[in-house]
Amino acid sequence: MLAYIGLGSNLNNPKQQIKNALIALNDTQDVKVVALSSLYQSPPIDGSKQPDYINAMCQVDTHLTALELLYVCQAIEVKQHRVREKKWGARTIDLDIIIYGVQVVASKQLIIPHPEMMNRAFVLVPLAEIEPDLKVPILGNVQDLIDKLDISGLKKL
Ligand code: PH2
Ligand code: MG
Ligand code: MG
Repeated sequence: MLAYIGLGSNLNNPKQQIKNALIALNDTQDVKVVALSSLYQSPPIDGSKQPDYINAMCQVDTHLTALELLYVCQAIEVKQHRVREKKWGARTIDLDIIIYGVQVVASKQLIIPHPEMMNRAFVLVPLAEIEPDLKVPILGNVQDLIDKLDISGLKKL
């Protein structure tokens, strides 16, 4: 199965945090990172006073289920000392499953496609960099979603 995982960090050397998370993902049995976007910088989406984020998108080829992949992501977050404080607070690393094949998931633990992805330039632009013709389940073409957004705050590094 091909899945897309968004990475984000705004604490403790964000670029290194993202690099470490990618290594950990790729070192996981039955998960291979097969494509990676550039890094992007943007202000926090809620406009609160915290450092800018570094974000990236990766494509993984995996035999894990969506839920198993979620647990892998959460374990990496724990390993990299993510402290869960408030929603949308600053974090060392955030790994979000954005898309999992053509599967649509709406459970208590996991919603796929990611419910906020259509509002987030730092998700859509790196996604389109990897797969410009991608058709997102339910939501449609990634480029059409980008066309509806203000992407001026997003800086490609
Ligand atoms: N993640 C959030 C909240 N705000 N802002 C940016 N720019 N990038 C993020 O990854 C981000 C955010 C919660 O997941
Ligand atoms: Mg997130
Ligand atoms: Mg998250």
